[in-house]
Amino acid sequence: VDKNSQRLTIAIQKSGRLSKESIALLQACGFKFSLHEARLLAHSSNQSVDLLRVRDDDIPGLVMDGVVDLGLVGENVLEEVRLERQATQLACKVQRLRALDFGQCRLSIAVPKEEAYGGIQDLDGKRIATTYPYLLQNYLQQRGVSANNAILTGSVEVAPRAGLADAICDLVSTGATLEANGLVEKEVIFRSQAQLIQRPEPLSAAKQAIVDQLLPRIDGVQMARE
Ligand code: PRT
Ligand code: ZN
Repeated sequence: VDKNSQRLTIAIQKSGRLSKESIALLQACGFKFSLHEARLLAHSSNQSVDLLRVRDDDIPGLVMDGVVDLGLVGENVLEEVRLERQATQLACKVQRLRALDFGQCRLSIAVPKEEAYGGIQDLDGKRIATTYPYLLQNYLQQRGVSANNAILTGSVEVAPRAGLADAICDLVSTGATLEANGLVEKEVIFRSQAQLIQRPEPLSAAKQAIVDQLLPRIDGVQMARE
């Protein structure tokens, strides 16, 4: 990515739960893209806009570092990366432009259904498997609970059965995954949806003009489907 380019660069998830809706939203706003599966970068044919397609975990940092101008990412990932970068003294500011009407989920603590659960204090000294160690620690610390994390990048829901942890902290939408793994949701620690974010430093006039045109279009598209 050329930082001095006058083209507005927008980072979106390459493939996953946010990809389709991210592209659909930008297309509904009038941007035309032809996407090639193998390519990281996609140029808009009718606007001075490029899409950068990456892992969702990379999007907040790219925006915070000003490598890209805008990003579409789940608030859960945004907040996790923000806490992590704050703790490690990396740039962690972004501008939140809009909450988007997709990607809704919650980050919750769940325990095996056969375990008695009287409240968060019951997790003191226990091990909790998660992909979100910073959000989890933040929640536990505020409640004076000290638990150990088992940090997994996937298959969190099988950790208790595999004997790796006493509880999990994972994303939930319908609850079917918890149910299928004999787990019961006990604490909602964070509610999330996709967000449109912008890098902290001001944009060039040319890029700002595109953003000024984009935002009312997003509002229009989202209002129409409410
Ligand atoms: O490869 P990359 O790193 O880009 O993708 P990823 O695998 O990290 O993320 P992905 O595509 O799974 O999710 C992207 C974003 O979608 C998340 O960060 C959330 O903001 C949002 N989102 C919304 C969800 C869910 N709903 C969701 N249900 N992300 C994950 N899940 C998973 C959850 O982890 C669990 O395994 O779905 C399962 C639970 O779903 P239910 O319906 O059974 O409760
Ligand atoms: Zn990811």
